[in-house]
Amino acid sequence: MTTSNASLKRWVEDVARLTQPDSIHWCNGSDAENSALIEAMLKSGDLIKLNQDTHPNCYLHRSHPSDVARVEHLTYVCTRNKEDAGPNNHWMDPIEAHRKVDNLFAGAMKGRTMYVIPYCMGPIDSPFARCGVEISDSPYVVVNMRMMTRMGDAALKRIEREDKYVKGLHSIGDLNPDRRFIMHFPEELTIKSVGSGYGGNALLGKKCHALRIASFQAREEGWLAEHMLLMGLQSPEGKTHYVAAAFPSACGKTNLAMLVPPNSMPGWKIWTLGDDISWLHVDDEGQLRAINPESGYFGVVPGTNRKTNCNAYDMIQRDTIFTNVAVTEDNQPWWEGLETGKPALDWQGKPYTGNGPAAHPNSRFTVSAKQNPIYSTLADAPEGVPISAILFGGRRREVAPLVYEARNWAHGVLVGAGMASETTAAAVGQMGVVRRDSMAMKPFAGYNFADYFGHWLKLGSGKNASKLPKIFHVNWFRQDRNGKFMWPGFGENLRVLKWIADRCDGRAEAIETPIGLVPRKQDLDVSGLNMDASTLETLLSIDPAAWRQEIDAIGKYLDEYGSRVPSQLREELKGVAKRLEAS
Ligand code: GTP
Ligand code: SPV
Ligand code: MN
Repeated sequence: MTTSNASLKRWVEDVARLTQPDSIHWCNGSDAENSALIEAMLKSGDLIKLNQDTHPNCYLHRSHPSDVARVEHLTYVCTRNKEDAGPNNHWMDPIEAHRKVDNLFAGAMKGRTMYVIPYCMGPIDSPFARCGVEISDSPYVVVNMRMMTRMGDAALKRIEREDKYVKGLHSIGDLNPDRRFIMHFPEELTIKSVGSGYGGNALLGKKCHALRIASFQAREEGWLAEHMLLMGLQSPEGKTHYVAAAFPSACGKTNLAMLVPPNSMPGWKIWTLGDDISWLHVDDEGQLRAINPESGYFGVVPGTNRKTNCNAYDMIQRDTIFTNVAVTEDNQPWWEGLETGKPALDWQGKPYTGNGPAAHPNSRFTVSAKQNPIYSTLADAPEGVPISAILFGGRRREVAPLVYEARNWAHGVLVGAGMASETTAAAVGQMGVVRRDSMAMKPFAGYNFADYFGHWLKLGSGKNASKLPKIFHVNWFRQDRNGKFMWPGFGENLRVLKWIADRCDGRAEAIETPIGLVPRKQDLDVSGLNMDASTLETLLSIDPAAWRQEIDAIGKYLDEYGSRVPSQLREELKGVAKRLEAS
């Protein structure tokens, strides 16, 4: 197989000349192709068969122990001008970056098969979808991309027709972290990733294309590419609000997107559209709408069980690829937070000794969205769904209340820009350190954050954007003095979503505070939670001294971006500071 598209054909030939694979395989996305790849990986040891009686068509991949998460320190945005990448990104001159990685790609595929993977991000017939082609020497990448994107023949047809696509080149190289780079060339719609097989570094449709390259493109074209889940929230009366929520990596997107309503809230229904990425645009009526560019989930395994996330738990019992989980004596997948079984081998395949976690804290499942019992029928709608509310949220043991509402769009942009969260195992580095993570996009914005904030403000001030969603901030992760979570989280988060939906409908009360609108105690239904009044009070209270410090820190953070920061954002910040002084 090959292609009728001359530029694609030429690029594939150029890459083959550089990387020197033994053979070239054009992926069509068929079942037969997938089965053959899995068979080959079982033979090579890339995949291990899990217990097929309990977990039909489930496989385990053990990655190299030095290759288990995203590597932000090795991830670059290579724009011609350094300032366009901004202080939020590592930058390298594009000429130097190409030279550096092309050296590593030279001969990298010798003895291997080179896979050409055409894919579409978003419903195949959507004008808001965008295509790409990933060239990779990893069959693990192919089988993952098949679940995570619309991969194969249909995508190739669209690519040949449009003649515009993102070029992604990937090789696992020798997996030496010294020779690992994730390079983005947004001005050339090009990605080059070498030396890692881990999802976020190697499945180029996901973070590299759908966030870093797409956010850059979105700014030029007037839309948004965001690290947001996308869900429908249906009330017992049958009215559905669509909500998009940006939380940093491993901070609860998958869980919120698949929420199971608690028994105390009969009649509520949740529909998942996406669990990680949303592409948003303002339609002709001035309504913000969103599509999910992905078609599968690459989700955090630890903590997933019947009680926390029954939908996710059910869907990963079959047709799932597990990466870096432990296994039981009878070869079932096992991880921390699972209520049954015990680990025999840890994530590296060594006998488990009881020291530390048996599954890697960033172990992941890959599964098709079709297996989600609450997958929305509108996930394939070309025009996307109308957004009623945007949520920003972080993992903050203190300061940030359970929920508050921004005063208006511009204030909401400040709330997103000022977000902070504790770091997690999703990226290599220290865990639990509070850092600014604007709109949960710190690792993913493909251009200067100052310009990004300006783009958000502009999108909301356009005369066409007449039906903008309300913006909220949530925090499920407040801790008490003993380090215990004060809010039960998971299904119970619906209680907060209900208040948000009621605010959108103009039905719920709130009190003004210097940082925004907060529910009164009686506005939040906590019946049956066994929560004492003082805990609820703490969850909903604003500590002016702590917030003065917070606002100070946000000011200093914005200063790092210098004069490119929109003055409107600084005005919003001054507004909060002034209200805090007066309180
Ligand atoms: P990425 O895939 O990395 O972008 O992560 P994500 O935002 O989808 O995070 P996910 O939903 O997978 O949650 C990450 C971890 O947080 C898991 O271990 C969850 O069990 C835990 N978690 C999710 N929601 C809650 C919550 O409401 N409360 C508490 N305490 N923990 C939660
Ligand atoms: C994240 O880290 O935010 C993820 C996992 O969603 S990865 O795709 O690896 O980036
Ligand atoms: Mn993510």
